Amino acid sequence: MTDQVKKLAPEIWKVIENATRILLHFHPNPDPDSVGSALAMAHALRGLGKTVTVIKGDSPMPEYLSFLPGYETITPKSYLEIDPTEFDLFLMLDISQPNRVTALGEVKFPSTLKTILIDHHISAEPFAELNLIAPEYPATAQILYDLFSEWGIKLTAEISACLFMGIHSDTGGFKYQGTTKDTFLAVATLVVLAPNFTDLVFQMENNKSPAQLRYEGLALSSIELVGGGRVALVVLSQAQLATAGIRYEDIQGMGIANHLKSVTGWEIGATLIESMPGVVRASFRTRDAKRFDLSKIAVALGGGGHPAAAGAVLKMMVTEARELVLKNLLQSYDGLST
Ligand SMILES: [Mn+2]
Repeated sequence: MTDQVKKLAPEIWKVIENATRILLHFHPNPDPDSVGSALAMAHALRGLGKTVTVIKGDSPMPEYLSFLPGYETITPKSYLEIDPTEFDLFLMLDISQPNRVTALGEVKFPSTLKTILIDHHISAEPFAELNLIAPEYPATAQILYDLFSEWGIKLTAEISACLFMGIHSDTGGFKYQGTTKDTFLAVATLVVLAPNFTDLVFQMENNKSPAQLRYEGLALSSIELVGGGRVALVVLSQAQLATAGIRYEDIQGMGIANHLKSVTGWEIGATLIESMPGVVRASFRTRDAKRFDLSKIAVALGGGGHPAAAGAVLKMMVTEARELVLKNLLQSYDGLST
């Protein structure tokens, strides 16, 4: 546990203790760290007698995580579809910027709503009243594990399953750089309480649809090498996806960029996928985060993320997005040539 988490734990606890109606949400395109963290927090807070609402946020319900305990309690609304004055605390987890609350409109917090941010993204902005930003942690779920321990919250099977999935996912199954001995120590405790963890992982990793496999094929056959052969780039337009019978909602979070950087010499994997006309989702992954800190290019493009994994949403045509990303890649990093 870092000194910062230890120091802020009692301050956050004080705000939670005084709150009665607490709001939680998922970030757009929610990953298991977003969903697992919010559901784990919801279980913990309900155990304390709090009234908790978890909204799904901007994206459709994350059905691929429907096996997580508490999934059935999710309210299928975005932040713009609720009345925030009905809550006295908004606990924002695993998000780095207000546009991760909602990107569908302006984010306004009523003066009666206390706000707390708990996140592990290096690019996180402290936009809440109380901010715990801990980039030393590989997952928000692992920060929550430490907070729950500081708060004396008894871990249940439900909490443990949710935290486990968040940590497992954001560490790439305990193999990304941010994974530490503390990750394993936390997980050792969690799997005692959630002994079905291999079933959870199986359910998450083996539920692909035919469209997803077709998308993998399309993406892998569209690879072009740029930046002197060190950047593997996949650019797909709405028209290409439509021709192949692929809807964006079927393929979000597929992680093709991760796949690209698995080739020796392809230092950066980048995907630019047009999710709807004029909206391009850029995703970046690298084999060498020390040389290619991807949060740099993501921030330059108005997005965010981690040194090894980052992304941005570009509101422009896919051809313009390609030019902009190429320009920024060459500007951001030495050793890439045209
Ligand atoms: Mn996360």
